[in-house]
Amino acid sequence: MSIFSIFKRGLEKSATKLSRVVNGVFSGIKAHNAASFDDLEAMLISADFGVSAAKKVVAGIRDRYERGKIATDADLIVTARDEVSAILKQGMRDIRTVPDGELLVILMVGVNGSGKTTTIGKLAAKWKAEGKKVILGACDTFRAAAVEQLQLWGERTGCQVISSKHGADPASVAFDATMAAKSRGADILLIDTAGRQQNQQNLMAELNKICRSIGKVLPGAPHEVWLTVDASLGANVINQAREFGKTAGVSGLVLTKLDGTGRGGMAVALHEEFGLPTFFAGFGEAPEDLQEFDPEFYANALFGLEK
Ligand SMILES: Nc1nc2c(ncn2[C@@H]2O[C@H](COP(=O)(O)OP(=O)(O)O)[C@@H](O)[C@H]2O)c(=O)[nH]1
Ligand SMILES: [Mg+2]
Repeated sequence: MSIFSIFKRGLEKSATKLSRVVNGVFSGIKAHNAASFDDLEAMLISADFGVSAAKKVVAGIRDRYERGKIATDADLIVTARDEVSAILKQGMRDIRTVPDGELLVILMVGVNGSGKTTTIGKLAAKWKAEGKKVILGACDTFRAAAVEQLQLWGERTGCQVISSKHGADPASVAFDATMAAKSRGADILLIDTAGRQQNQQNLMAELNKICRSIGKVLPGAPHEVWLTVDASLGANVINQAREFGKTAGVSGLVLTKLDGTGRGGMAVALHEEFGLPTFFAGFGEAPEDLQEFDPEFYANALFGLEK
């Protein structure tokens, strides 16, 4: 299956929803129905775009329409696609790199169930297959089953897992994992964390402490802190992202569970709000369902267009 078709299949429901939204809007506009642009904005908001992105997309459409560049529904959809693609490209960059022979550390953060451990497993599979030496650090010591879940991924992918017992200090596991990855000459260390604590403040303090102990072993690390965002949850995730972004030094996003929910518009809202790059998109539970985020593929698939 081509990569574009994975985006397309994953975003099928979102595309159906959006086509319902956009279809027929143009006839309203042509009939000089002044409410049409407002209706479109409201419909995009209901398709999870968020207020700011919805306004931007509508402004782009309006501008082109007033310059006589939109004559059909199809023109309107293509314009909307272009606007969305521009929003999704905001903040996009490559994953940070380190000099050859040095260790890259990526910390995965996010609320419980958002897909941290699964994403780490999928990334381990991907990078291992590319010939990288990958080590996993099991710093979610809060949930008893979390370490075993990561260990299972370790076995599946043939990557070593550094762990301690349930309830151990996550920062000390992070320290040990970084030491081990460094001394074993690993290329990439992926660190799993807990998504829940007694309260949010404790969780943020814990994440900060994990970062500091990684940095003690390897100054400048973690090089990336990725927030996994369960796109199927809708607008709630904006608040989550804000919270984590404020205190955990998030440097990028991984969007999970885009498959089957029809909430693909969330990506647009998140990019508009945070300007953070999305590095990967999860369209299912299998390793091949995690794909590098491609703003153009995404925008096309979201509107049911071909690439
Ligand atoms: N459909 C779907 N399920 C996913 C995706 N990513 C993760 N999951 C599932 O979501 C659940 C929670 O994932 P997990 O990695 O344990 O979340 P964590 O608590 O953040 O570590 C698991 O059942 C995963 O298989 C995805 O992209 N699509
Ligand atoms: Mg987990």
